Amino acid sequence: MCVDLRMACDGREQCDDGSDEIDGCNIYADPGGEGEEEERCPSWNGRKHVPCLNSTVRVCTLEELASSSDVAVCRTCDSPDEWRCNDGFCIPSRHRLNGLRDCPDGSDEKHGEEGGGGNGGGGGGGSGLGGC
Ligand SMILES: [Ca+2]
Repeated sequence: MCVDLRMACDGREQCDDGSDEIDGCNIYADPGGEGEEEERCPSWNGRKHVPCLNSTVRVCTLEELASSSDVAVCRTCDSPDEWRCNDGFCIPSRHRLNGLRDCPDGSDEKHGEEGGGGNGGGGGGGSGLGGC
């Protein structure tokens, strides 16, 4: 069966077999080609997501936002009332730190990763952040 591309990787299964929400959901080739699996970003809503550049925290975001030097920009979603999870998924901002995991990766309930900014720069590395 066919589903709308925007429904691919939107967190809900439309396909009978759930194949629109396959694990990882990375339906685009990585720019680098041979990135580790954990460095890939899910293609939420069928849109290509890449890791936010210049961010000490690994945040997947849309390509046009990724080159920002401000991780807050990478957190931007289509709706101003939404917040982008580390894996690129957008949730209502009010769901952040509400005690419930709304991000597929649970990153909305992680404290102190972002702080009030200040420790920008650096970047690089970033691998080994896996786990929960
Ligand atoms: Ca939450």
